Amino acid sequence: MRAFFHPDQLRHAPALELHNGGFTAYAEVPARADMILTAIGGAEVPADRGEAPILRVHDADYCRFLREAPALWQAAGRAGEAIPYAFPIVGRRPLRLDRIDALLGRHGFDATTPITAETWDAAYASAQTALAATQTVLDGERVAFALCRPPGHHAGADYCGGYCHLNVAAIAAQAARDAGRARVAILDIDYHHGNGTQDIFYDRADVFYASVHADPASDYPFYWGHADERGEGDGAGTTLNLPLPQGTDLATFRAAQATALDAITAFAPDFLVVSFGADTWEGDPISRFRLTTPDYALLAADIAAHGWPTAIVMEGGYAVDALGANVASFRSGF
Ligand code: OKP
Ligand code: ZN
Repeated sequence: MRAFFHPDQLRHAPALELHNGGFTAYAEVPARADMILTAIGGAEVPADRGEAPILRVHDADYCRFLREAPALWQAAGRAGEAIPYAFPIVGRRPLRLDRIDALLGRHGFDATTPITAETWDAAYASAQTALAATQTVLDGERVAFALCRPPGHHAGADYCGGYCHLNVAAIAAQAARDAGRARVAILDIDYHHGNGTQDIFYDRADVFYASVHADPASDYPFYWGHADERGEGDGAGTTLNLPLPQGTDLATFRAAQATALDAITAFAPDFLVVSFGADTWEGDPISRFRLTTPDYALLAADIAAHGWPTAIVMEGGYAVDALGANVASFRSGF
């Protein structure tokens, strides 16, 4: 399976994130990519397809913000990394959640995603990596792997959060649409719900979004990913959320993924994007599922059995020492 990665993706390296009431070391580290590259024996550098495919998903003002925020922050005299701390309250459902994380976060999205002077270039390269894998599949390969980092599925058309800046899965899906694939499905099997991907396609009938993830009543990103979110307008019924409890193991996860694959089968896609996170692994430091390394090969084989042309984009996975083996296992299942 061809794999893609651009060295500029290593340049985004914030020092700290706000976590459980204090600053801790940033979890989404460049070493994640190094471990995967070593495990899979390297990757091809993607071609530069420019900003146009990114602007098919993200607002131009938002992209300019990502580029300019670090300089504006510095010009205001701040020494540290640009981290938001005051937010407008827009468009949130009045969910009655009682977790303190949810009550705090209800007032914004979020304070865990610093923007540095290197962030735009790294996110841009991550998007180009997703586009290269997508083009490989459009050109006839059954499957290709995009070693995306920073990840993307929490980023919406005009917002960042959850270590994500540009939504690489959405950019890949839109590129497939723009290349003439009429019906595109996205299967998101990261531990966390991909709120940004859901938002981007929520009212569209041409892109199906299915996600298996930790129940947002107990886990980030709290305000999205509940089972009753099914899409709206033209997109009514083209969003499927399958939240699972902490402690979920292979049997439960595999059954939920089968439900997602059944729904995608009914949708009859001509292209699939998989948002793959290895933070469902039993030893992940910020997640609470119980998947083992060999489980990923089984989950991948279940997906591959459907035969859809598939671009895999990397999302989360924070147990750095195990990440290479987990990704290699998943790829082996195809
Ligand atoms: C990104 B991806 C705060 C914990 C939440 C953000 C998690 C982002 C996960 N105490 N931190 O979906 O793997
Ligand atoms: Zn995740």
